[in-house]
Amino acid sequence: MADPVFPHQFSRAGNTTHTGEVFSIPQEEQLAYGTAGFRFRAEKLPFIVFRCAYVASLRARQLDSAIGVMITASHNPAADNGVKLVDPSGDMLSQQWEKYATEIVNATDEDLPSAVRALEKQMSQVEKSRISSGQTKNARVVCGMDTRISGPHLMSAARAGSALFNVQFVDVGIVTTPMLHYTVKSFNEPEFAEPTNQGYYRAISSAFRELYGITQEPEGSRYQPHVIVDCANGVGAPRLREFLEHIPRDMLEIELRNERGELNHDCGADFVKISQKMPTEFRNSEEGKEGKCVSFDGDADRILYFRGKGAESGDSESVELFDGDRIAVLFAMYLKEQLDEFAAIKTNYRLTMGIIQTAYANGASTRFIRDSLKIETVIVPTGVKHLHEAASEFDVGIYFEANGHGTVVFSEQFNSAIRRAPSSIMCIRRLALFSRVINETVGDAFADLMAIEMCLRHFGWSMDDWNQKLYSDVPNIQIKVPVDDRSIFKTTNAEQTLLKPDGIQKRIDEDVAKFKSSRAFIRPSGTENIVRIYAEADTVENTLLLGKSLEQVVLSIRSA
Ligand code: 16G
Ligand code: ZN
Repeated sequence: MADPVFPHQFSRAGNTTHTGEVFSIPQEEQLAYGTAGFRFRAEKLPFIVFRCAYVASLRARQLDSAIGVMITASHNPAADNGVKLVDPSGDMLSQQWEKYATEIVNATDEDLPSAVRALEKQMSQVEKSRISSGQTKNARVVCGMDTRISGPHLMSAARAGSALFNVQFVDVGIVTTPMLHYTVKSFNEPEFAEPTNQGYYRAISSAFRELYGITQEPEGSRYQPHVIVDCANGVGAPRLREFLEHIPRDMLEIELRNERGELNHDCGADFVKISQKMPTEFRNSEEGKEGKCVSFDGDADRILYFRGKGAESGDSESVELFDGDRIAVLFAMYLKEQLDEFAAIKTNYRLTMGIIQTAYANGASTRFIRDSLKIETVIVPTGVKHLHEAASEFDVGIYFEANGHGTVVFSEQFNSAIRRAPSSIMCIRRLALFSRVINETVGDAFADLMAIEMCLRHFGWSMDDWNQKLYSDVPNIQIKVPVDDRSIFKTTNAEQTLLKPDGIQKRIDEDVAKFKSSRAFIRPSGTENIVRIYAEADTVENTLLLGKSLEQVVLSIRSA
C-alpha cells in the first residue's frame, strides 16, 4: 500500500490551532505518553491528536476491533487539553502501545512510514494476513471529547488521523471519559451493552433500580437520599442530567451545581481534595454538617464526598472529606458481607478479594482494612493503570486513589460463580447486580455515585455513620515543590522510598523518626515539573512541621 499523505495543518511545522493560528512544535521537543496520555496547552494538541488517532487506527486494524480516543485534560484548567487511547476491552492502552504512540508522535514526517513499518513488523502472521486481505470490518476509532472549547477542532484532527487508512470513525461527541471507555467495550462485546450513550445509561440505571428494589434499609436507618453534586462545570453536568432521567426521584434526589461556569475553576474534585475547601456555589451555612455533597472532576472519572464542618466550627469554608480511601472501604464492607454469605453456602468456588491503594492512602484506612476488615491490601505506584492491573489479580479487586479515582473489577471466576449462577440467593443477586452498577473499565463518577448510595442505604448510614463507624483520618499534608529536572528523583517500593539523589532517603527517615505515628514520602510528579511531598503524623501541627522540614530537604537538593 502507498504511504499515506499527511495534511500539513496537522504536522509539527504547520500545527493549526482551534483559533486558526499556526503553533509549530520544534522537532527536537520530545513528547511523552504520560500517566494519563498526552496533556498540554490546547494549542499543541492538533498535531498530537492527529498522530494518536493514526496510532489508534493501526491498533484497530491489527485487532479488528474498536479503539477509543478520548480528548480531555480532566481536572486541568480550561485552556489545556489532552488525548488518551482506550484498548478494546475498555481498559487503558497497553503499556507496549504507549511506547509505540510515543515513537509515532515523535517521528519526523519523513521517518513516519518507516516507524509504522517497524510497528507492523511486530504483528503476528494472523494479524498481518487479516489486514492484507482486508478483513477489518470491525476496526473503528471511537472518539469522544469533554466540554473544552478546543474539543471540536481536535475531533476533526482525530477524524483526519483515522482517515489515513480508511478506518471507520465514530464521533460520539461530548461524553465523560468513563462513558467512552464503556462504549468502546460495548462495540467489541455487543452482549455487554448497546454502544451508545443511551445504552450506557440504561445498563447502569437498570441494574441500580433492580438492586434498589431488593435492598432493605435496616430498622432505624439514618440514610438520606438527597445529594448535591458539584459538576466542576464540566461534561458531568449535561450527561448526568440525561442519566438521571432513568433514576426515579423517589429513589435518589440529586441536585446539580456548577454546571455552566468556568471548567474546574474553584470547583471540582481536585480543587476540593487539595484545598480541602467548599467549591464555589456551596455554602457551609446551607451544606454544613447535615449536607451530603459530591464533587466530580472535569471529565467525571473521579468522585469525592464532602460536607461542611458546620456553622459551630467557626470555619465557613473548610470541608470534611470522604475521599477515595473511605469509598473503597465502604465498597469493601458491602462486598465482604455478601462474599462471606456466599462462602457459607456450600460451593466449589473460593473467591478472593483485595484492595489496591497508592502511597497517598491515609494510613488509618490501610490499618483499618488490614486489622479490622482482615482484607489484603496492595500498594502500587500512582496512576490508574497500576491500580487496575493489580486489582485484576483478585476475583473482586477494589481499587481507589485517595483523589477519588477508582472502581471494582471482577474476574472470570466471579462471572462463573456469580453472574451465571441462579439468582434466587440474595447474596448472589446483590453481587451480580452490584457488578453491573459498577463501571469495571475505569473509575466512573456516575457509576460510583450509584454504588455508594446503594451501600449507604443498605447499611442505613448517614454521613455521620459513614464517618464514625470506620476510622478517623490521620492528619496529612501534601506540598508541591517546583524543580528544574524531576528526572533526578528515582523511587522504588511503590514510590515510598527514594533511591536517588544519593543520601536523600536517609534524611527523610531521620525527619520522620522525630514524630509520633508518622509516615512520609517524596516522589516526582508524573504530570508536572514538580516534586510532591506527602506527610502524616499524630497531630496537625506535627504534620505541618514534618512537611515543612521535608520541603527544606528538597530545596537544599535543588540549590546544591
Ligand atoms: C493522572 C492519573 C491519576 C493520578 C495523577 C497523578 C490516570 C487516568 N490519571 O491524572 O490517576 O493520580 O495523574 O499525578 O491515570 P502526579 O503524577 O502528578 O502526582
Ligand atoms: Zn479525570
